[in-house]
Amino acid sequence: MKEYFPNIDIVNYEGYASSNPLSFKFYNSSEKVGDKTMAEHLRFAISYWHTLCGTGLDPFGNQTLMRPWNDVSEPMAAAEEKLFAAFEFFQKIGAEYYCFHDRDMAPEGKTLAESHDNLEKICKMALQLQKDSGVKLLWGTANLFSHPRYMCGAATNPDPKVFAVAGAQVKKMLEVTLMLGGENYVFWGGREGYESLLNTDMKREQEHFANFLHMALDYAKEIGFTGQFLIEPKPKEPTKHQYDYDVATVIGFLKTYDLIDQFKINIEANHATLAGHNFQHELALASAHGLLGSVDANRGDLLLGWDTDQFPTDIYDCVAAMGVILNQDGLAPGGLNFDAKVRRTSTDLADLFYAHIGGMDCFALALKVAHAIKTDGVMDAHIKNRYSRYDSGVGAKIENGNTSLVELERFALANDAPKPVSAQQEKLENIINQYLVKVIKSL
Ligand code: XUL
Ligand code: CO
Repeated sequence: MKEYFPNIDIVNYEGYASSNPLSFKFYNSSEKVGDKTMAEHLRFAISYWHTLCGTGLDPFGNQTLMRPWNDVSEPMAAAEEKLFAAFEFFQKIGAEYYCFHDRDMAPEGKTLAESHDNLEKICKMALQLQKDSGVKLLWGTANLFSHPRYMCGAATNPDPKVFAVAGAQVKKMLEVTLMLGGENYVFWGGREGYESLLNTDMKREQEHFANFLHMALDYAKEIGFTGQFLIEPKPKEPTKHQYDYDVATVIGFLKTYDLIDQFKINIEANHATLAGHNFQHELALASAHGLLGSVDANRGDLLLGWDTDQFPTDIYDCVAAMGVILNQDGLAPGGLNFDAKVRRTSTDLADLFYAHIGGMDCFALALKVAHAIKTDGVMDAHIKNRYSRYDSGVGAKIENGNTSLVELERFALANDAPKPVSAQQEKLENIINQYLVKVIKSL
């Protein structure tokens, strides 16, 4: 069988002192952290669109990333080559999962029927490769944003004919996700948003979008797809005002349109920062509402301000993320999907490996640090103590909704004025560094 990465072997764990750049320094899939292995905690997935389809195109320049599997002119033959390259990559990097959009996997045909056939053909091959390799599908999704028909949105398009094509695409992709045993199905808004209110009926568009999601839920039920449905918030890009701006907006939308019990949220680090939040805030908000379903693991560049989709290597960000994930006892059936791409100047095939190794190692180290902090309970104890005045007395009455402004006024008049209590942020920040060193010294 043709090898697409002939000079690269299976990537193994060699420990932090290894000088082999094609080895894991921290990620040791079978090592236990608490009661689960690293692989069970982290559930890494590879993004087909970046890793297999990325070309390095940017608004100013042509393709820089020349891949051997793209060197085929007939689109279906190219899709087959790409599929084989994909499974070789998944196995060599040791990821248990992958994610894809319909159009990453198989080309759009001249008609919708031909597109459906193309997808089905390649996905049948994918099913065989999944069986042979043990690699699984974390989630499927439909690309409802690249084709020109979607320039004014898919489910929020003013033309119902476009809405119908989008619906047909999602229908097919749900069938394919079911066939491949996908554990989740994702909706990222794509072009569901608008540029100008001069030409947009925002309320109708949002209602249409909600109806679209309800139809997807109905169809999933009809065909027996029981995977988790996820919405992925993003505040801008491609449209100026995206309807799924951030976690708070998505919670409001899901509640308004009676979708809150059927959906969870897929949080992408770079989308969080574009929304003016940080990764941890979005994770923690979703988790607090029982809605943190999965993660698109990447990072942005605060000096650039667009969706740079870089590999996550910021240890503080990852420690914060793993803290939230451990506090809700994991992400399953979700996972950590590297929605990340190598820079257009990283032109070697080996760069794809270095990039994923860096991301996997960073999350593995972060898992250990977050786990040690949680086990010792230092942070949890501080927060618990900070709110303990609500455990009894007037605090408990407020929390249980058993008091009134009249009673509170009586209480405030009868008691001394509240004294300031330090929030001790700096003391807590130091604990993160302390645990980082503690874990590193234990390696
Ligand atoms: C776009 C983005 C998408 C979704 C899937 O910014 O993150 O790749 O993850 O459609
Ligand atoms: Co994403």
